[in-house]
Amino acid sequence: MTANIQPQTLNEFIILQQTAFPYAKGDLTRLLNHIGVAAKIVNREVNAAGLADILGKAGKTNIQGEDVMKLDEFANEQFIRVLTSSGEVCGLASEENHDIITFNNNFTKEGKYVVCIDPLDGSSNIDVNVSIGTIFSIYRRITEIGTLPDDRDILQPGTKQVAAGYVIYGSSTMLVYTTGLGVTGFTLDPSIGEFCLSHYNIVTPEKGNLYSINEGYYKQFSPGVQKYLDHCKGKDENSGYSARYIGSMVADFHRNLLKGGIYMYPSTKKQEGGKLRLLYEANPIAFLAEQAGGLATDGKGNRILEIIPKAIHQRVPLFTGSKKMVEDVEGWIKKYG
Ligand code: AHM
Ligand code: MG
Repeated sequence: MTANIQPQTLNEFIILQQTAFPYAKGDLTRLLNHIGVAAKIVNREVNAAGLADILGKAGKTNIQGEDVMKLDEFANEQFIRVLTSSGEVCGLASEENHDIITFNNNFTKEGKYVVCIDPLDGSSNIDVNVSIGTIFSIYRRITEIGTLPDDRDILQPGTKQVAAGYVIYGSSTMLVYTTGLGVTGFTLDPSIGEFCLSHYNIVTPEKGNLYSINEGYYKQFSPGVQKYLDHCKGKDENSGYSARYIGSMVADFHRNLLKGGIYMYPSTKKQEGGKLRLLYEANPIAFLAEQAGGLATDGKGNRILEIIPKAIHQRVPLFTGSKKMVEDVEGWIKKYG
């Protein structure tokens, strides 16, 4: 009789990976596990969002007379709470907070890591039951252990990330992450409440058939981006790529990662520098893209991961996905601007 093979959980997988580094002390392992715990709490709330009419809408009081928090604020609070209590993290930068958050107690000051996070990305999709995500990025602190962290810890280039990933709250919930040893995906099994290994060593196709961009802004894009989009549509009725745009970067990126494609959020006439934030949106996605064999640039030949951040909420144009497609759009921008 053969024994039943249990699915490998996120915890088991991270511990196994840690044993590849004989001197690792397990801090990063614990930190990643804590992120998984916060993700499960947020997932529970995201799943209940469709019941808002019954349970009470955000910004109002529910039937028990309690204030109902907006989902993105709730997610932010959960991640901060879990990471504060983890002891591995001394500070955090979040899309939801203007300044860096420093965890001011003796326990957290010993934390070796800082985290940059977008607790709930895809804000326009939160209330309408469309996939949304959490994006995170982990750095080793620069300031001395035992002191309070500051902006220097947060303003590090993406090449310094020790881990990054996202959680996608979709038709199923997945956590996808990298520590620089390839990209691995876990799917939440609600029956046991665990993220189980489902996508080992994700490698994105070198070239794909999907392009993802908000084409409603076509007239606001530079001539090079416009020419590339014309090219994506093909020369005749027998050619062209497929357009896919959800408006939640995590979901758009995730689909293209698995199937092959390009995700773009360029500068527009109204928003020079684009919309996406370097620290907690572009950098973690870029780390994952490169680890899966893809690329991530600003469209002008600059690798996202090498950009030196100057401000916590700095924006950056982003072109990421299958290597050949990113190289292709770069060529059009170089030629036409
Ligand atoms: P958010 O952080 O306010 O949610 O904005 C980021 C999101 C991305 O997930 C998504 O790809 C993009 O904004 C969509 O923007 P737009 O509506 O301009 O296409
Ligand atoms: Mg966001």
